[in-house]
Order: sequence, then structure tokens, then C-alpha cells
Amino acid sequence: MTIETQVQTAYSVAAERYAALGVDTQTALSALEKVAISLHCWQGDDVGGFENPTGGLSGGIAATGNYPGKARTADELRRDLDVAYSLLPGSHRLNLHAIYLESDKKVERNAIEPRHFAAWKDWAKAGGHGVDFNPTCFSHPLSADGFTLSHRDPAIRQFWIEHCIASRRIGDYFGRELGTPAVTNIWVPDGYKDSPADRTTPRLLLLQALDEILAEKLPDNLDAVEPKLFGIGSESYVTGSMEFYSAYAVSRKILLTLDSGHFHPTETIADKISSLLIYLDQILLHVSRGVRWDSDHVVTFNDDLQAIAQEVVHCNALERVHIGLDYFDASINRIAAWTIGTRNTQRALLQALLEPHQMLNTFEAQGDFSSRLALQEELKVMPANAVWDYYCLSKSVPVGMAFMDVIKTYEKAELTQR
Ligand code: RNT
Ligand code: ZN
Repeated sequence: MTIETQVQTAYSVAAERYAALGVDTQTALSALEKVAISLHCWQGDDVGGFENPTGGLSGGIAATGNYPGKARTADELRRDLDVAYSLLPGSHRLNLHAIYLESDKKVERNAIEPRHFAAWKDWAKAGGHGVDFNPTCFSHPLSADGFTLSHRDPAIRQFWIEHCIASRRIGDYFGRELGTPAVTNIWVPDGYKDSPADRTTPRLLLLQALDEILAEKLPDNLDAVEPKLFGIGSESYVTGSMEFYSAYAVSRKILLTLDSGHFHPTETIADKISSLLIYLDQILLHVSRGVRWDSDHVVTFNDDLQAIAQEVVHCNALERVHIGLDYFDASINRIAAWTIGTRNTQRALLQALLEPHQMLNTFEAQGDFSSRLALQEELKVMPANAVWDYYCLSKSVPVGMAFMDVIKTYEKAELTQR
């Protein structure tokens, strides 16, 4: 039997098994096809960027490892991304940071303009990718003491306010040019290593700074703010906490970003989604994997990921939840890191889309929690992967781990030459 026949045969059997539960696999696949995951450009070069590639990463985040072949230029990064996209079923977005600008001369962060991202725009247009954007409020001399938008020095604060204003305009430019709004996500590393005497002042400064940043109406840009519990060097206090940004996002009607690595190690973001969607129109996810801390490991098909996907699907919120990835592993092939994490995220969404929600809801409404549990457990081992393989086949991307053959070939031809 050829692999194609195996996949087709397994799919027909799986489709019948799901049909018996009242689930139409084609409907699930059509829903999955509409989900564009935002691939984070920074996995391709360990969050280096092209402003000052040798400058080092700061802000309490770290990419560990020294796997050969990291992208050194925007062209290399785009080529690497093209390989990753070619291994993913469906059409996906790009999540870009401000330090990935292209310019012959040094451009200050508060002076970045859309023209510095024109090559990214052309490439995105050609590849059919929407683009999301991020101001880079780290890896810079003016962020060196751990504060940016909530810095007590008005001049430093002003610099970062201007950088964020410039970033929103670039987001708007991408949104307008590509015909799909950009989410511009503000994350700042601000916080204290040790217990502060005054937890309020930096938060009031951040509030004022954000209000200044958001003052301009930009129709093709969506704004998001990303909270965090702690970082390296901000273990005791982070200005932009969950409570601060949740209240801010609700009061300003903007998006809140939930990064799965940003909470207590046993705390999952899955349960936060339904609550936030009551108060917010849209949210952004940074799908990541913390191991013991916010270590940004490659997303694996674990319980956490499945719970996140289930919640988005159960809330019927695929159109209100923007899904981006956020991890940086420099210890393995970086294209494999993108591909594995994105395919897992898609697979988790598919598995959630294949659940008989009506049946689960009915058991619950009837108070039949035994049947609810029995069905939930059965669903874990239903043949979702046969549907996934079929989806890959029908989208002409590698089935199973055959995507590694493509990556290995590219590694030999291109990455090892860098
Ligand atoms: C840091 C945040 C933030 C960054 C990226 C590079 O803890 O998760 O999203 O990872 O902006
Ligand atoms: Zn994040």
C-alpha cells in the first residue's frame, strides 16, 4: 500500500468513527483551514534581529543553544521561513519584531518607519502571509536598567513611547498593505529583581505611557498588551502584571495577550480564555512552553496545548483569538522548531474541532458527569491523527515526520554553509 492509500484508508475509517459521534470531519477541516497561525520570526535567529545582531539579548529572556545555521540576514530568515511555511498545511501569518528592520544606516528605535519594512511587506504579499508586529523594548542601552515605558526618567520613557507609536504605525502599514489587520503587541520587560518599596508609581507611569501610545486611531492595526508574572531580573515585581493589563485592556477595549509561559508553573492559560472573552472582543495567544520557568521551549503536544485549543474551540472563538507562537530554542534546527511547534498547535486545534461538543454539553447539562468523563477520555484516543495525516496529504505537505527530510536536505545545502 502506498502512503497515500494508507492515509486515505485510515481517514475513511476515522471519518466513520467520528460520524458515529455526530462529528463531521470535513467541517472540522474547513474550520482548521481558516486558522492562520502567526509564526514568530525570532525563532529563526535566537531573537537577534538585524539592528545590532551582535548586541545580545536582554529583558530577562534567553535563547540557549548553539545549533549551526541561524539566519544572519533578513534574506536568510525569509528563506528559512519559506521552508517552514512549505511544511505547514494552510496559509499562515508572520509575527515580526521591530529589530528585524532593514536599513543601510543605523536607525534609532524611535525613528523606525514603514519603509524599513518594505522588503518584509513585499515578501509577505507574495507569500500570502498576514503580518503582526511588536515594538522591541529590550536589547537596547535605554532598556539596560530594566525599565522602559515605566521608567522614572521622563526622557527614557519618552523614547520608548515614541518607539511604540512608530511600531503601531508600522503595524497599520502592514495591515493596510496586506489587507488583513496586524496585531501590534506591546511587551515591556519592566520590573524589579527585589521587592520594591512602591509598586504603584511604575504602574501609573505605564498607564500614562500606554494612553499616549494608543492616542492615534489606526484602522488597520489592533493593539495588544502582554502581561507577565516574572522575568530573569524582574523576579519580585513586574510593572505590567496580569491584573494591570487585564483591567487596562478591558477599559481601553484593546486585546490582551496570554503567553502560556508567563504565569505560575502550574497555572494554565486555558481557563483564562472564557473569562476574558466575556469582557474583550479579541485576545492574542502566545503559545509557548515553559519548563520550570518561562524558558520558551518548543511547543509540544501536551495537555496544556490541548486544553488551550479546546477552550478556543469550545468558546467558538477561532475568529476572536489570534494565535501566535512564542518560543526560541537555539539547540535544535530552527526550522524544525517552527515546524514542530506550529504543526502541534494545528493538530491540537483539529483534535478540539473533532470533539462532539453538543454531546459533552448535554451530559453536563444533565448532570451526568460520569458520561462526560468517559467521553472526554475516549476522545483522547480517537483517530484524530488519521484526519491530520489526510489534511496534510490533501494540502500537499509532508505526512508524518517526513517534513524532517526536507529540513535535513535544506540544512545540508544551506544552513551548514553559514
Ligand atoms: C517575553 C514575551 C515576549 C517576547 C517576544 C520576543 O517574555 O513573551 O512576547 O518573548 O516579544
Ligand atoms: Zn510572549
